[in-house]
Amino acid sequence: MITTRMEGDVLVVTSNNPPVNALSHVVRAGLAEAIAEAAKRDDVRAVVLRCDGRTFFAGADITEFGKPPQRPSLPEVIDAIEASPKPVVAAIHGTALGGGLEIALGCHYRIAVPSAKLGLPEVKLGILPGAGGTQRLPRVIGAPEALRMIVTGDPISAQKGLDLGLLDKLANEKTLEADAIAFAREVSTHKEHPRASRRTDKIAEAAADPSLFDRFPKENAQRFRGFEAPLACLQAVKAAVELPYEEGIKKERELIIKLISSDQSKALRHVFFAERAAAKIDDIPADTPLIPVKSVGVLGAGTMGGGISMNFLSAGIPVTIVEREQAALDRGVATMRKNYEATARKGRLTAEQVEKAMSLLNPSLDYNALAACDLVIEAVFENMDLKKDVFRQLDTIAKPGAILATNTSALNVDEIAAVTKRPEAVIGLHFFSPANIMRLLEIVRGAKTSAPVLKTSMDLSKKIGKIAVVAGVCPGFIGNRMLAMRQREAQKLIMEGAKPWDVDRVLVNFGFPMGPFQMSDLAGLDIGWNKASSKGETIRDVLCERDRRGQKTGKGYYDYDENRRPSPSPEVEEIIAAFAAKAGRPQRAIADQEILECLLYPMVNEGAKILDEHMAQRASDIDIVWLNGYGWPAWTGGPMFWADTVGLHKVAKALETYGYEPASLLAKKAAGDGRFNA
Ligand code: T1G
Repeated sequence: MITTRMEGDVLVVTSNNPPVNALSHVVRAGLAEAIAEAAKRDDVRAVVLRCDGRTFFAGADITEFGKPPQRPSLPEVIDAIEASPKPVVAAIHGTALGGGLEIALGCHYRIAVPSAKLGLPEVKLGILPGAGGTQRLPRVIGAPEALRMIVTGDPISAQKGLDLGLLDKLANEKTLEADAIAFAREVSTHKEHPRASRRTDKIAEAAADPSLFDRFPKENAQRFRGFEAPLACLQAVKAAVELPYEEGIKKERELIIKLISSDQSKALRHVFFAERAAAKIDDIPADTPLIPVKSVGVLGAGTMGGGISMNFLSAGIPVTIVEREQAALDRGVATMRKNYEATARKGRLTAEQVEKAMSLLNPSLDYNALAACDLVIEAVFENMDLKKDVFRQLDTIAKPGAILATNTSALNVDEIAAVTKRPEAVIGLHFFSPANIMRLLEIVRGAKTSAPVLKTSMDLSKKIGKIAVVAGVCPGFIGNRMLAMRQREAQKLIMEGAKPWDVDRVLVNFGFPMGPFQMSDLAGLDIGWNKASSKGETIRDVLCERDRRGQKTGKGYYDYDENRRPSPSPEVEEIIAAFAAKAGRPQRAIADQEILECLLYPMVNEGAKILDEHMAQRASDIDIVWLNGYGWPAWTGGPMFWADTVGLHKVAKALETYGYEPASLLAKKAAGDGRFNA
């Protein structure tokens, strides 16, 4: 994995550990040997450290976490590099991440291609940089920028790296190695070589402004709510400013040892691998051909149709969007432009990029305009008859080989496919609103959906920046099917005495951004409600009849002030109590833990049924759906991983207490002390 060769008087050390040059034990040992070799050899005046493949070191080997440590450790390798009597130049391409950037920080000089990215994403794994990154980076780029990089985990561009002094030089995109060797030869003439651990110039500035470490957490409180690692990252960088290097390193070590065995880090590492596993479709051959998708058609320019189109336009794929009326079409196109311009105002897009995307849009009132599209996505009103009509028409218009997709969020995809002569070309692509923002995509695999259509849909989801999960055809697929369980339980709980604001508080404290009743008030209680036919049969009916239709009427389950701040409503309490009394349902005080278990355990049980029925490929897919589509707190790993952490035996037992029959998979796992996620 590590090879060395001489280029004149420069020793070129190359790592080749595909796919991402993870710093596994063998790689570390090889690097330590190479640095020792360079030190010993008189004919070596400088060293270039580079990687083969698509990227520079992408960090420690995450699969080694939790296993017995093997020497040399990464800190030992990096200290050896920094102590090297011969200057070491890091030649960076792709991504220098985590331990990879820490290696580069141990080098005396860093050169990178302009497309490279540099980052310390450890916080996203529930840990912190544990090989000197929290102590060396502030010494090289200053504490404020180091804090941002380490606490957010977001990478920076090579240009930004150069501007901050993290990089010494940018290479030509095509000649990194040659440029690095030339640079190494140049610096080999220098008497002294900079060693990051010894620098103090940059941290002096921060020492003069200690309020930085109070300001930062306040400014980012919302973003880091619930996560343990960001605060630890801040403490480590603070140590870099306040303590000598060796003391700071001890602090870093102490913090990472605590974090790496934490439930949060185990959960976030599960999420890392779960995201990658979701892209794999177990039962289709690897050589299944992809269907070229160079143009997309979208039927319906409403909120979903517009958002869906933006994903493809932003990826440079032309979109033909079709509506029945000009006004609706104009409204849809205007909303897309408005959304793009809003993103540009936030600096996340340039005006040119907005124009480029909009220039790829072809609005039309003519169904036939879809005839040449490689993929057509239907996003019309959620009504089965309407969707069947649409698919009958698409079947006659769309070219042979085109993929016909429905954006239904719950309807039977097989029933829709059956009205066409090409059910093998039909698939569900369930986007989540707002479709141009939400990362989740449920790919609903019909009974007859062909392997190329399925594989192409998965491949396309990556191109448009989505995390896709394959779901089977069942009511509500994965996400909405489990959500229905929670909504039902929430209604049951308020009938039994829990207040809507108690239920919401318990879920928000658990980590959800919002509870079910706040969400209903935001969406509007009168969606699908009809005043004329309303007979006060449900609490929602009564609320709507009393014009409590949610935030838009200033009252729903909550009362809202002029700034839309919610407060508990005595009127709603009365309505619910009266309703429960009429239904002969005694009300009682319900403890928070019971509220939490009643809301989440039935969801987990439904998840187990989904696995029993093969409506999801693996438990971690269900976790990915809930993390990316429904605001499940990432630091718990998702519903199935969380249930594993709670203990399936405990979940199954509690479900029985609450009158639920555990799904057979759950019962089996609970009996064998098993886990959903092996
Ligand atoms: N360790 C082990 N496997 C890894 C890995 C890693 N660091 N990074 C990626 N893989 C696997 C991944 O599971 C997948 O496997 C394959 O490589 C391709 O990855 C001491 C302690 C580099 C931007 O957090 O962000 O250093 O599914 O599909 O989309 O301070 O991978 O094919 O079997 O993601 O091109 C810090 C993690 C570690 C970076 C490439 N580093 N990696 O993205 O490919 S902690 C990270 C990534 C650390 C030190 C600490 C991305 C990527 P499979 P992929 P990609």
